[in-house]
Amino acid sequence: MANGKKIKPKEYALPSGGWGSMRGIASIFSREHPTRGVVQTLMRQNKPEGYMCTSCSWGRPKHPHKFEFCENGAKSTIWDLTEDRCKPDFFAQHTVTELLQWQDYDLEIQGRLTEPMHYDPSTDNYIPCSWEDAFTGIAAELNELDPKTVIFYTSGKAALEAAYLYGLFARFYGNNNLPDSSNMCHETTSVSLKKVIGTDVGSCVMEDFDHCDAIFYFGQNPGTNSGRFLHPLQEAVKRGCKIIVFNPVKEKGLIEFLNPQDPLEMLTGRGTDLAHMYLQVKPGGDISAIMGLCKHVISVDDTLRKEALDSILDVKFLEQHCHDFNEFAQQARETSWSDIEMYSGLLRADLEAAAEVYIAAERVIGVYGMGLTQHVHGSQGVGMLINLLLLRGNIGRLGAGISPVRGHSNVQGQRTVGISEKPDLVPLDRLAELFDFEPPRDHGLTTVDVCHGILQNEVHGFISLGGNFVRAIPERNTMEQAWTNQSITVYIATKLNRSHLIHGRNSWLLPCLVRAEEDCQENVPQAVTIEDSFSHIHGSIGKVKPASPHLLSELAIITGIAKATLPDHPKWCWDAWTSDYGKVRELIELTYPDDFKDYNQRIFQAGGFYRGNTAHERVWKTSSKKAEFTCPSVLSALGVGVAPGRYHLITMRSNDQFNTTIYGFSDRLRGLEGSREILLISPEDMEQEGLNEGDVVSLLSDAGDDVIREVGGLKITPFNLPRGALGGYYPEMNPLVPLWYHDEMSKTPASKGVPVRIRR
Ligand SMILES: Nc1nc2c(c(=O)[nH]1)N[C@H]1C(S)=C(S)[C@@H](COP(=O)(O)OP(=O)(O)OC[C@H]3O[C@@H](n4cnc5c(=O)[nH]c(N)nc54)[C@H](O)[C@@H]3O)O[C@H]1N2
Ligand SMILES: Nc1nc2c(c(=O)[nH]1)N[C@H]1C(S)=C(S)[C@@H](COP(=O)(O)OP(=O)(O)OC[C@H]3O[C@@H](n4cnc5c(=O)[nH]c(N)nc54)[C@H](O)[C@@H]3O)O[C@H]1N2
Ligand SMILES: [Mo]
Repeated sequence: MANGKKIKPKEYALPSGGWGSMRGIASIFSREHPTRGVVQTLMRQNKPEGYMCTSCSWGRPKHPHKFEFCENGAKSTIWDLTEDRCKPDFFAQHTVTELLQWQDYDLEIQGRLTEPMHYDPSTDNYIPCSWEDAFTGIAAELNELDPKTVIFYTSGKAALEAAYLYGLFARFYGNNNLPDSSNMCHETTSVSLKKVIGTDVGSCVMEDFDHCDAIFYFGQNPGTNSGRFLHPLQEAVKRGCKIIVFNPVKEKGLIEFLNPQDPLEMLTGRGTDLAHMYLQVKPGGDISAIMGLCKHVISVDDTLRKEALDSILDVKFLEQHCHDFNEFAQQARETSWSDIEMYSGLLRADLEAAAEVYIAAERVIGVYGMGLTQHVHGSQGVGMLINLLLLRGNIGRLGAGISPVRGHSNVQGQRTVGISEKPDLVPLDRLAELFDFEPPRDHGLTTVDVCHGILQNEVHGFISLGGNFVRAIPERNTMEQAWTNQSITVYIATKLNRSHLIHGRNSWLLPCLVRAEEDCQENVPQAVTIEDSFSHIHGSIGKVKPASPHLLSELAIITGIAKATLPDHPKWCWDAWTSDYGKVRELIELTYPDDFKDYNQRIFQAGGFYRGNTAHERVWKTSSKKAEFTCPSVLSALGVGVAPGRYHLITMRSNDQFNTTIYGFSDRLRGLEGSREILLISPEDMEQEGLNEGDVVSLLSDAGDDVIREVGGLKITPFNLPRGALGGYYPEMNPLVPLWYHDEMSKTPASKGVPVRIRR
């Protein structure tokens, strides 16, 4: 009670989906001046032979709904297909220094980039140039540099064909410096799952959601980030499946869903309750919460065994398929409930009740997202979720498995076709043979390594295939200053963003087609392909007239730069590859024959074609050739401990953004409207701090390293959060994330447990 009044946390009263989502789409429709192609595109969205949305990477079903898009999928299509244009005259009117004062929203809202531009230091403007000049200018710069000092970054949108050639280009040029947005996202998954179950992606396929009896759901927000997932979740609940959610934030999308495609639900306004239990774990508390679940399962089993009754564990599976079960079971027995309660912030009784759901379920899926991966000990959290699933053989059979919900629409696929800084994940020998060259064998740089390299003046060139790297990385303020020491920056993009303004001595801004636009090469429309979260590959054809006659496809831009930069080579057929993307798919099939068999024949298979997954088949490509139980070394995933007066900040996404792209200022599903400069805090912590709603505060870094990091101007907003947890928006909060504060195994920045203090 501040000022004697009870503080009421903000919340959204309605279910997710429903009329609210229709209004969300309508509002962006009216703001964004979409082209006529939008409606036709939305009707083709995520359907066989249609257009694969560039929002999230949720699977595309074999039998799509009439409208196979969600609120945010529609927003992303409308955002791409706006009629607004950011033309050379815009750049002539505004210097780069002036644009640096603008907000993210104001930059992107200018519309689609229309012509290749080159930075002119004499006037501090981007000025138009020809593609020819851009390619030869970039090539000249690249050929001046030591290849090891140049970075080839990818955000996860470019399709498989472009991504494959981008990887080739980097390796022909001479490095494995191929970090992608995944380094800030699900790299924890790639590294941790690889270690414990021998695959770097999830084991589930879409069909598993039709058969599971329970879903244990950690730190992923489907209402905002993968809206089409709400349909299978709703259908699962209607079948009797129980969803147990672990999340510090009460996300509406996991509480109740009203299907906008169901007239009866729309009329009655009554949706489906999704979460059977919603456990508001503390940030970083998942390792101990899952330890609690495992402890209960093992203790029930111990009791049954003492009484010579049947085990509730999958004993056969544990014997045949698992390694180190006994060590883990012993650790679970020895971990005290008081520690589990303290680190998770949850009650023993609740964890035991959740564990009973696990025991009663024949088939269980573990789902997770950034809430698990973006922590200092995030990879141990992923390992814990695998431990839980292994106990009852919940992996590699129908209706069971692990399902990380990937981010960008083709982020998983890019890794599949060679976008990786880890040479051991790429068939370099095969590439050497196919393309007659000696590939670089040394490790490339991850996102965090790149940032260190920039700070130490060891990185001299940065090519960006999409994305907004400087905005998305940790420690942003320091990074922005060091960034401009580079010799060359090249940004392949659709809309203007802040990274483009933080440029090297030489900089190019190269505008590309979006996936929904027609991509004609030599008058033949080309299809591209992407891989979803379930390892299914889908063809996509854009049909909308391009935003400008000067645009090139991402693939054509890459081959343009590559051809200008590299010497002629009989096996490097840049022109032929550009004129027929089918030829690139043939190369991908030659490089990865097991995954991409009959690639060109299968791209339009309804529901996509499955490239397979070893863990799904219970084949374990791990060091022990078995699925690995792991004993966590910590009970909290946080890198800096909790103490009175200290807080951990969750950097979150609103319902009106796609990563650094801000569509607007409504976070409807959390009941937050109008501003992103806010700090979410529990009413109890507000009271303890003597804060009132609307007070303006700063957040200071509390990472214990004496570096001053600060974000100010934040309005105090009461919100239902566990004590000690704060919420603020990504990317605004990124200056507070220390560069060294990342997952111990994968170097994924720990954006969900950032140590901070509040200053008035
Ligand atoms: N509309 C839209 N769609 C998107 C994106 C977008 O920005 N907008 N981004 C795309 C990308 S690249 C990605 S990677 C995905 C991201 O999608 P998600 O994986 O859903 O990522 P976040 O929204 O960052 O965080 C997920 C949840 O983690 C919870 N959380 C925070 N800390 C913890 C914790 O310690 N434990 C647990 N259990 N939960 C925690 C947060 O409350 C939040 O609900 O979405 C993709 N789809
Ligand atoms: N604090 C904090 N930081 C985070 C996160 C977090 O949760 N908290 N999340 C992290 C995650 S999960 C991710 S994936 C990264 C995201 O990092 P990035 O992937 O680098 O960033 P995006 O915001 O997705 O990039 C948006 C830009 O991409 C360009 N673009 C859009 N569509 C296309 C296209 O089709 N082609 C091309 N070439 N360009 C296009 C546009 O210019 C747009 O401005 O951020 C990470 N950073
Ligand atoms: Mo992501």
